[in-house]
Formats: sequence, structure tokens, C-alpha cells
Amino acid sequence: ELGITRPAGHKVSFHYNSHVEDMHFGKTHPMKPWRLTLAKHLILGFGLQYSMDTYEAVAAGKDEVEAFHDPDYVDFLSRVSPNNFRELSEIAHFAASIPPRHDGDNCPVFDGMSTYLFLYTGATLEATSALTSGQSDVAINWSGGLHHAHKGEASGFCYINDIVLSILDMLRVYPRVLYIDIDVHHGDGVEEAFQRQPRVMTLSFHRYGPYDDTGHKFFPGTGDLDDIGLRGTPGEHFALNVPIPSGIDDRQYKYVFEETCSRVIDAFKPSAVVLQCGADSLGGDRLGQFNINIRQHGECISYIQSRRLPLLILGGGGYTARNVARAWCHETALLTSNTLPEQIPLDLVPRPEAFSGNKTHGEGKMYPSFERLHKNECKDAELEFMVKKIE
Ligand code: ZLM
Ligand code: CA
Ligand code: ZN
Repeated sequence: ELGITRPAGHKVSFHYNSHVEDMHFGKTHPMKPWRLTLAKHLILGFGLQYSMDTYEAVAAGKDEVEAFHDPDYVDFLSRVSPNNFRELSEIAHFAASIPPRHDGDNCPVFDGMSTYLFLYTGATLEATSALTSGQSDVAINWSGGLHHAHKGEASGFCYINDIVLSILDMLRVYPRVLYIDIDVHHGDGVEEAFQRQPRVMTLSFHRYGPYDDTGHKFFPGTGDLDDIGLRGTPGEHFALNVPIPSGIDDRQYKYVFEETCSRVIDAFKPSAVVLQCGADSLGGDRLGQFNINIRQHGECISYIQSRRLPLLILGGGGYTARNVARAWCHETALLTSNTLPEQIPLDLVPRPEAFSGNKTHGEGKMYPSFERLHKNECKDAELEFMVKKIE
């Protein structure tokens, strides 16, 4: 052993299967898989594929998905379609979260759904093995990061929890895994799966409060400060939540994110990190209520990458499609140490008229300003109070 090592944090791989783009959750459903088409075109348009290993992902196997999910539920997901879901639901109590029972608007059964689910999961599992085998230092799957799915139940646009499956794989190789979630929603499914597990620390930043801007509870309504893992089990203190009021801006987000993550990484000493990069925390998101810019969203990713641990990068929410694409392209550039020009090379991205209702896409503005997009302001004192409490 001469002790020659490849410098850490340099080899990046990208795991994706374009067939996930073909799916439609329904006409007005906020989750638009075609945001991944936009992201892909930007990434390819800038030539970022030359800075990474790119892999066309294959679908996950049912057996792989059963490492976390109930076999009956997996079987249901693998066979369900708009034509047969009524018959299947009748014999399957676990389909309670699929229409017409409840939450059916959120988690509809749509054409090609099985293909979609097993492909995004396959991409995450491939990305995971690129890391655990030591082939990659950073592995990216923008189609993954579906953090709400439970063992036997779909929730909040998520059916298979690819994150939990990935962490379970990682635990075979790494002593400790840190999960960080910057989606505007609480990463409840991942937290719940590992709430008794001291080898996995889950940390979610999310919109939380008694009521949101519209007078309703912000989904899923969990993840308060005192939610720290299951009490009385070894997992107690191995979950952490940062509940945030609406309107938080770049400076404030940078403060809570870096203060919290530095302490968590120093104390927990993870062997690897899974980062869910939901882009619904951006200002101007159709569902989100934060006020942060693509630049700060990206800085969160750079901050974690600078700790030089094996890093799995996943997508998640993000409902203003053009901004999702800009953010994830920008972050792919950061992860591969590329600096992008301020202008998108217009000849390389799909023309705006191809996407009705998205007239601003392709205007060439990479870093839109979101200043004062939300009416609500977030008070510094509230955030300081929280960081003190987390200490
Ligand atoms: N109703 N259609 C984030 C998951 C957020 C629960 C309120 C359904 C919507 C939303 C669905 C077309 C991630 C809730 C909502 C209406 C109960 C949520 C279908 C509009 C529509 O027009 C819509 C008929 C739909 C859903 C809005 N749902 C907005 N917010 C949340 C789930 C997922 O980003 O974290 C990760 C990918 N659900 O607020 C209701 C309470 C169902
Ligand atoms: Ca979150
Ligand atoms: Zn979300």
C-alpha cells in the first residue's frame, strides 16, 4: 500500500432515465415530470455531461423496493394502472391512499405510473452503488428524492421512498449516514423510517407553522423543533427539524442552514451524506412560501460538498418548472466545478413556445431575483432563537 488516493469529491456521476419525463399526474396537478426535460436540456446545453460519468438507469426490481416497502404494496404499485386500480383497490386495503379513498388528488393513479416509479427508484439505487463501490464521490439523480412515501402508503406525490432504500443500501457499507432535506416540505417519510436508528441522522429544513399564508396547515404538518427521533429508543436525538416561517430570504437561510449543518456534521461525523435538493424552497414556487434564490439554494449544496464526504444528490419537489430546471442545472455545474455564463445558450434549449404557459422560459436569465416575492417577512430573532435551541 503506497497510500496513493484519488482526491475525494472529484468524480461525479449522473444517473437518469429520460422515460420518467413522459408521465402526467393529471392536467392541473402541480407535479410536472417535464420539469426534468427542461433540466436535462439545460444540463446538456451547457455541456455538463462532459464533466461527469452519465448512466442510463434501469428500473429497480420489486425485490429491491421490498427492502423497505410492504411486498403487497410493491406488488400493487407494479401492476396498477388507471384501467385496473378499482379492482386492485378492492382487494388491497393498503391502497387507501390511492383514489378514490383519500388523498387521491395528491397521489393519483396515472398511465405509465409503474414505469415512472421503478425508474426513478432504479436511478437512485444505481447512484447509491456508484458511491458505495467507490466509483463516484458525488452521484446525482434529479428524478429522485421522494421523501413522503411510507412503508405501505403513498403520500404527497410520493409512492416509493427511494431515499430510504438508498440509505438502507448505504448502511451495509457506511457506519453512519446523514440525511439533509432542503425541500420546503418536511421529510417525514425518511425521518419516520429511521426514527429508532442511531446510525442515520435526519435533518429537514421546512416551512412550518400553525397556519400557512392561506389559513391551512402547511403539508405534512409535522417536523417541529421538539421532533428529535423516537423517544426511549436508540434513535432519540438522531432526528433534527428546523421549522421555518414563510418568507425566509437568502441571508437568513444561509445562517440557519450553515449553523445547523456545521454542528450536526461535527457532532455526528457521518461517513456519507444524502442531500434532498427539493427546489420548492425557491422564491416564486407554486407551492412553496420561501423567498430564497437559486444562488443560495446552490450554496447549500456547495457547503455540503465542501465537507468532502461521499455525497448522493437527489431532487424532490419543485413546482415552478423553469426555476427547478435552472436551479438543478446550476447545481450540476457547481458539483462538477463548472462556472456557467449568465446567459443560457438559447440555441441549445427548447424553445419557449414548446411549453405553453411558460413564456419566460428561455429568456436567458439564469439567476432570477426573487426579492420581495412574498408578503410575509421572516424575523431574524425567530431564527436566532431556533439556532440557540438546536445548540
Ligand atoms: N388536496 N390537483 C409535496 C406534497 C404536497 C393536502 C390539500 C388535494 C397540493 C395540490 C392535486 C389537480 C414534495 C396537502 C390538497 C387538492 C389534501 C399539497 C391535484 C393542487 C392540486 O390541482 C391539483 C386536481 C393537487 C395538489 C394542489 N397538495 C398542494 N399542496 C400537499 C402535498 C411533495 O414536494 O415534498 C416532494 C415531492 N397536500 O396540502 C391536502 C391536504 C389534498
Ligand atoms: Ca425539508
Ligand atoms: Zn416539497
